[in-house]
Amino acid sequence: MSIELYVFPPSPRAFKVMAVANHLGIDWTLHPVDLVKGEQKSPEFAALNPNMRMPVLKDGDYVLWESNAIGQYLASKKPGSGLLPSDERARLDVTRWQFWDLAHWDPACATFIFEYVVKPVVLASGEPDMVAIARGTEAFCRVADVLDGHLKGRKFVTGDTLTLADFSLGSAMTLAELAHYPLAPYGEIKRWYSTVSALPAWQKTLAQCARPAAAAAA
Ligand SMILES: N[C@@H](CCC(=O)N[C@@H](CS)C(=O)NCC(=O)O)C(=O)O
Repeated sequence: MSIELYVFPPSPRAFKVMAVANHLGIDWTLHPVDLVKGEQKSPEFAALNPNMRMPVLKDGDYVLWESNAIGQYLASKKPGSGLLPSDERARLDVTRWQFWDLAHWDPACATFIFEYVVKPVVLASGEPDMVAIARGTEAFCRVADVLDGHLKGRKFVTGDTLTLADFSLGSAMTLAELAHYPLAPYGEIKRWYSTVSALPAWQKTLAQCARPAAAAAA
């Protein structure tokens, strides 16, 4: 039986789990959850995730929510892929950046996604709030300074090899251009993302999410 992914493809958190599954060559089925129509609030979906948020993975009777946990579950199906190393310190380096994603990077990107994409494009509910953008720019630069500095001398987030950390942090970059992230000073982030976005699975997932391939060049 194939793994089922309940996702709203325009979201970077959906992209994250779809791209990991695609990269690993895992057979999976898409169950669209239209957040604009409020499908995440249906009793059927709330029974899968009481948070009423996607993404959710279902593998037979097993249900898992939280995008980074889903990535780990998928990687555990293909231990030879190296996406989640078995060596303890190497694995903790990956999970450390996944925690950092949820605590710092994802919220910093989310401000720009909300103001420049969700509000004007998805909800058609008005123009970006420039006070929120100014505050968001300060928060974004604080975390982007950390990631950019860390990437110096590293091909991928944790070193020479691709891991879940690249999928976790790279997924928000799929909206970098559309959401106007203030990336101009961050050459290392741009260099790293151009490598990650060139992965065949990345390009395939961009197409599945109806995202322009040009987003790769953010
Ligand atoms: N930390 C969660 C965040 C999930 C999340 O916030 N999903 C949003 C969309 S990106 C959602 O489903 N929102 C629905 C709502 O707020 O009603 C994860 O990474 O899976």
